[in-house]
Amino acid sequence: MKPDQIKEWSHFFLTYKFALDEVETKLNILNEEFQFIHDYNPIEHMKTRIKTPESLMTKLRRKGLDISLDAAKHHIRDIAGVRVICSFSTDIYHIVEMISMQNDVRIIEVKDYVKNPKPNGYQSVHLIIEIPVFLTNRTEHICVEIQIRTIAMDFWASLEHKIYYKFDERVPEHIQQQLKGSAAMIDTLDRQMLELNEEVQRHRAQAHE
Ligand code: 0O2
Repeated sequence: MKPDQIKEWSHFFLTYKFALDEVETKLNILNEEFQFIHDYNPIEHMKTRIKTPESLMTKLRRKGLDISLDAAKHHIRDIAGVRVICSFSTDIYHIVEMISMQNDVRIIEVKDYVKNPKPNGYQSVHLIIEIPVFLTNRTEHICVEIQIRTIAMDFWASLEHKIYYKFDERVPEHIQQQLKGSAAMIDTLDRQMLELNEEVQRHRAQAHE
């Protein structure tokens, strides 16, 4: 690659970093204000990542697209990604609602794998959003993928991801079945934790009456 092209690609990735910084700030503000009002924080923790150039090239090739800035900008929507981890499944939808209410955020797509889990058991809500990034001489609209899930769903997804790559994407049938079984247990656990929390909230409310 020529030095000019390297500079262009570096600038391209930088705009995604800016978009990620903005989204992270927005989520921190929402979490902090929610905590102030409700005495409870919907976000347990967050992880952000920018796709590596290698991983972006692989995805472009896999989709049969040119290795170009234009193709990356228009067809790859998870170059910048935020993973938001919540304690309870209801928090997921609080966060979706709060993000949707922001005037400068355009929701491009919502994939609800919590209401409709993937066949392998994967649960998470994915949002593709677009936000404006104000640069020195122009405004760019940048896509960011937000994955929102509970701690338990995240535990499952991290392990499943490792297994998937360990078996070079050909996971033996019995392991697939075990993963599905664990996903069902995760679902039960999440429901029980939610009920427990609701019970605790009721007790707290009564104590304050
Ligand atoms: P990485 O390394 O995490 O970035 P698209 O991105 O639209 O071309 P797709 O599959 O239609 O591809 O999008 P989808 O369903 O929104 O999934 C995108 C991301 O969600 C994946 O990114 C994973 O991070 C996560 N994900 C989706 N399905 C699964 C799953 O079954 N198990 C686990 N552990 N994670 C999943 P990447 O690019 O595949 O990987």
